[in-house]
Amino acid sequence: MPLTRAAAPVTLDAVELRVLQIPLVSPFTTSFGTETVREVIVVTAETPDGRGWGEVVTQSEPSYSSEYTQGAWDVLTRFLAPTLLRRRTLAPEDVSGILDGVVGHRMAKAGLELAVIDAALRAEGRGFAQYLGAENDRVPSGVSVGIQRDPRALVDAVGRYLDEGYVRIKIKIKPGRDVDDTAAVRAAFGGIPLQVDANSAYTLQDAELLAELDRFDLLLIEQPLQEDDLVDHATLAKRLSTPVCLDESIVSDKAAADALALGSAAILNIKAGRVGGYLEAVAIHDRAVAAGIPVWCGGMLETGIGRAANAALAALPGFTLPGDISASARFYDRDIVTEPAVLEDGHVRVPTGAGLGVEVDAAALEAFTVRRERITR
Ligand code: OSB
Ligand code: MG
Repeated sequence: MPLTRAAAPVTLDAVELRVLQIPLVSPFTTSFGTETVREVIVVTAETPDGRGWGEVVTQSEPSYSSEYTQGAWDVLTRFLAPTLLRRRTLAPEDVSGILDGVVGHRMAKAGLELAVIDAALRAEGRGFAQYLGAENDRVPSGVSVGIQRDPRALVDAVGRYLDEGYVRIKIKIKPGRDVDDTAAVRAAFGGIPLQVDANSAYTLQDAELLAELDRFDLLLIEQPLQEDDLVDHATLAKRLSTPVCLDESIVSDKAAADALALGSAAILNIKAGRVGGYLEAVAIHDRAVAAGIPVWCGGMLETGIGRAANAALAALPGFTLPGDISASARFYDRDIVTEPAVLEDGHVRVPTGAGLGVEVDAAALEAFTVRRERITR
């Protein structure tokens, strides 16, 4: 499914980078640790025709991924933004090729690419969802629930999200907080659409324990093993009836091809940041559709910028499972866009305005900014 139509080139005058620290409404705990503040980089692409916005979804520590915010800041300011600015005029589809000389740093590249895409599409008056080839005007909303104090607290948290209307629950698990937590949620809420995310916390030695989850009829188990464990995931997948879904391991379209060839995953979580951008994400979507593999859109606690972009991506036809695209209020009291994503009948609306279809709230942006740098040609 090629893009509906390539975007017209833009002239890049400057790139502004900001580190934001936004308080979370409640701590978010995974097998890696607990976050209370979302530290994120917001990118502005400045062109003669206006600005475009992007978001670099790194976290403050390199635990989910080798990327982290200060590292991304360094590579963006010293290498990626200057390389892009030297081109002066560029089409959004050229960005990844221009940045190819820098190995890795996919989240940093993705944020920069998104800002350029947004600038180009706003100038044309075209929406991002339409540009990507989206077919739906709203997407079903799943919620990712962090590890709680105990299974009873988890049941309380899940109950609140179900009351709000979320159509699918994902719970985080780690060794010692897996079978009992899952059993408690199943016992409390019956056959709700339920899945678990291990964030790489297990090894193949744990196969027998993970097979105990088979009795809960889960939609999937997400990333049980390490990022580079493609062969071990294939081995594990043969031992489980629960479908294995990969998140951390799918760092590119090439990694997706390898995982599918090896039988490492029956389902893919697609996150644009992790794979180097929304265009690479569409390539993975297309590959999965061709292979008959269901995909869903993951999340990285995005601000209203990345959340709008994720809703557009998830509106592509191959996204047949609900994504981690919750309402902004699941994470934030105050977002940095004027109309944060809300839950309507268990769904989030796909913005239709030009570019990402959201407007940045300048006062909120300013209030959360802790560092800023403008890089010019
Ligand atoms: O593994 O999907 C993950 C958040 C940060 C890093 C990794 C993950 C997550 C989530 C939250 O599960 C998804 C969201 O709602 O944004
Ligand atoms: Mg995950």
